Amino acid sequence: MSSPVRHYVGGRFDPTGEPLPLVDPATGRVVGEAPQASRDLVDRAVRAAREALAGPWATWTAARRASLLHRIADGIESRFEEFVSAECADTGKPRALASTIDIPRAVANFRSYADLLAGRAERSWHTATEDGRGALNYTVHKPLGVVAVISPWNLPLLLLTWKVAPALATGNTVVAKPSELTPATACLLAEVMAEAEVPDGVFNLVHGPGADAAGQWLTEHPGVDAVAFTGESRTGSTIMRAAAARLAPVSFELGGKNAGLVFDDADLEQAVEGTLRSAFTHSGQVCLCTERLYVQRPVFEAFATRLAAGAKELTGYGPMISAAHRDKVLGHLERAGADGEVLAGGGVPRFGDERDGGFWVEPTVLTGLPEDHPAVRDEIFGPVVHLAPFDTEEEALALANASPYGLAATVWTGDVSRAHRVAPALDVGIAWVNTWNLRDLRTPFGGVKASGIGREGGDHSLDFFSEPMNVCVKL
Ligand code: NAD
Ligand code: 6OD
Repeated sequence: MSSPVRHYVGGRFDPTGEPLPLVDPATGRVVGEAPQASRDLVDRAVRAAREALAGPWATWTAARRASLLHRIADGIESRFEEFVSAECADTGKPRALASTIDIPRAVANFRSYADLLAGRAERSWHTATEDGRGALNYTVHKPLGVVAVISPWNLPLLLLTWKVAPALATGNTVVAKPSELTPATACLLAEVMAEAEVPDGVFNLVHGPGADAAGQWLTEHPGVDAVAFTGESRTGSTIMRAAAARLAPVSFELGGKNAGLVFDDADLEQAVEGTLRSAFTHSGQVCLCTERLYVQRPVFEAFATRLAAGAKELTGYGPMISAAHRDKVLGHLERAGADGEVLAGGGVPRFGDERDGGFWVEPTVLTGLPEDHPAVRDEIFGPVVHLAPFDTEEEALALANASPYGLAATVWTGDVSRAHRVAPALDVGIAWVNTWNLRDLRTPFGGVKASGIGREGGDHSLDFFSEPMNVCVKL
């Protein structure tokens, strides 16, 4: 790790707090430690953010904030390799992923919100009045205030900056808390913020776990005006209760149990390739990954054979984030192996080197389980996909939609009319047709049902992080 993990409060780095060991998921070895914020430190971070809100930051124009976001993006780019190494060390993810997805997307997050600010239009209305003089109504967008940003371990910098960038773009101040498992790139980001001359207190960073620790203290803090959270649905419920006590707005990106539908008119090779990506990218530890795949009966056998062969050939994948998460995934596999059929994987790969101490799980393809089986119903968040056949379009939709989650879905079909019939009928926030995880940062991103509240991306994030106010002037 390039520099020690520290908090960043009011423009100062702070190394204090009970140390929490950092474990390399690839080997299981302790490779560092991170300080856990005390309740007092969390309080100081919130107070620093509130003071900054009332300082010169309040007078910054949108153009000035946009240019600051570009400087932050420049700062990440100038230390690109350091960011990549830190992300890989914390998550165990392959360098090929961190250097092409995580860190470039963090840069893009800052740049895209800077660009969006420039094109953001204010609306105004002339309102007729009986005396003929009329009134002018216009909208002023104010920041929400002090925003808590709480993020998970799977895409640490990408998901943190996905919220921090629009929060700063709209003039808020931020107290961020990354996952206790992956704090390193957030700390590098704080260094970049300092180098980019982000005013003291505008961006603050505290480390530590969630329950009975920094995360909880932050979400319960009366000085926090809004909470932007990505993580498990259950954690979302807990945070919503804390925010509800003072009616603070929340933006939630939560768990999923994403379905894929493969119709018999699909390009099978494309569907297999796409599913290998959608099921096994980052070893399934992406909220958008496909865990349930429904394949139309005439092509089921051919598809299953090719997908299983592809899964067996995968190399260069990464480990699970922790021993606890690996055990959870293996628990699902043990039960699924007993109740259904394992077409590929199902166990732990052996390397004959130090990686045998790490938290690895083979890319796994299952079939033959009932729809109410835990491996088909619950989010696994690992390299596991279950295949089941269907006969009709209606049945496919019913299967896909019978989930408490509703984040994303993929549809593989060669019939353009079917694509436009099926995709909008899915109970999800994002449906991809003949592709997966193709992102345009201006589009709405988020889930329905237990997968989230609100939308991120483009104007949706700028809207969440600002309070529109109407001013009516009698002429
Ligand atoms: P998690 O909910 O355990 O933790 C996420 C963050 O919340 C961490 O920073 C954690 O310390 C904090 N936290 C935990 N308990 C808290 C509490 N009581 N109060 C305040 N903060 C608390 O999730 P995770 O294991 O880090 O991430 C995996 C989960 O995230 C999966 O369910 C995955 O689907 C979901 N996820 C969703 C999206 C999305 O965009 N929808 C993206 C990535 C991950
Ligand atoms: O691409 C994104 O914007 C995004 N929020 C991805 C989330 C992935 C979840 O693990």
